[in-house]
Amino acid sequence: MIGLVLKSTGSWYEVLYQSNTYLCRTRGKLKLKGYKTTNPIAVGDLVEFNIEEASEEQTGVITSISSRKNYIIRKSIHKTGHAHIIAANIDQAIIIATLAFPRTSLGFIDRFTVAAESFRIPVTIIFNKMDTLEDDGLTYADELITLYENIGFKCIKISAFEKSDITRVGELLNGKISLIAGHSGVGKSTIINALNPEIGQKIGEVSLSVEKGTHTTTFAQMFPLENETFIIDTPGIKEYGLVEIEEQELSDYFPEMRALIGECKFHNCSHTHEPGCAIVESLNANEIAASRYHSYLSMLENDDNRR
Ligand SMILES: Nc1nc2c(ncn2[C@@H]2O[C@H](COP(=O)(O)OP(=O)(O)OP(=O)(O)O)[C@@H](O)[C@H]2O)c(=O)[nH]1
Ligand SMILES: [Mg+2]
Ligand SMILES: [Zn+2]
Repeated sequence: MIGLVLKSTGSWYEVLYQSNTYLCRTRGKLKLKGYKTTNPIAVGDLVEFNIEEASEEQTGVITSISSRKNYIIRKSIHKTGHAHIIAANIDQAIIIATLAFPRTSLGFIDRFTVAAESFRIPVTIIFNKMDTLEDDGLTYADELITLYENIGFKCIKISAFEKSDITRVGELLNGKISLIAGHSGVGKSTIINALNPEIGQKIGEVSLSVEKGTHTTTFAQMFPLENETFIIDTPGIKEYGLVEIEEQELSDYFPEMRALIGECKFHNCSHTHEPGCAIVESLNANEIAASRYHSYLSMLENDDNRR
């Protein structure tokens, strides 16, 4: 039996098989690859499992993990030198961003898109809480949308409290497995509950004094919606630490830089100090956004954010 992992809480996994869920454990060591992860099995994994005999509660034992088509992985915040797989086998990633309460950092957006690009996972950026913005905020949101749309990312602006906006989100998700990510308090769980009120995820307050969420969602969980559609709610992320991305390949995951491949004078150009660098020329011509180049440099310099 091959089931889909909906939820993992330490040693137990909730596995979906033909519209039934089974609580499963693992037996022995299950490892796919050489790197150290805090979780060998992630939400979205397809696992082989056996139902335990004489179990009334529908429990099972996982015997193997199918190889993953992709995954979103980040540096573990709990264990140095380890990585944490947020989810596997996803069709698209959705970043929820807000300009205030809390303010989403462009560094977070850029790091997350780099991780997704490294697996060619399409990214949409949803600007939420539009109802809270005044003129300046609305103008800034439009500037960011132009910036990211020019690079090739789909962007939409919504308020999670607007029914028509939630319908647009539903259309974006239809028939796909989508991962929702963002800082704590941006409204990830609110959006998921609005899509299907039966889901009933816990919602947190945003502290008005420090403008930060309160980390209400504590583990990733996948929810089946209608029509072969799945959505994964995740805990809020403060800083996204990249893993498995080499210095040399980093610019490949910035689509606007990837477009200039082969145009630098030196083939091993790091796009920092070399003469004849096509990327620095584009930056000076305002064709590459300063914020994006700044993010590139910060990822390059901050080794810590790659390993
Ligand atoms: N004004 C406004 N508030 C919103 C909107 N969406 C969500 N909120 C509020 O933002 C707060 C945080 O929402 P959550 O859904 O718990 O945020 P989250 O992203 O799941 O946060 P974590 O689980 O901590 O990562 C709640 O008070 C929501 O009511 C919106 O579109 N407009
Ligand atoms: Mg939440
Ligand atoms: Zn260069």
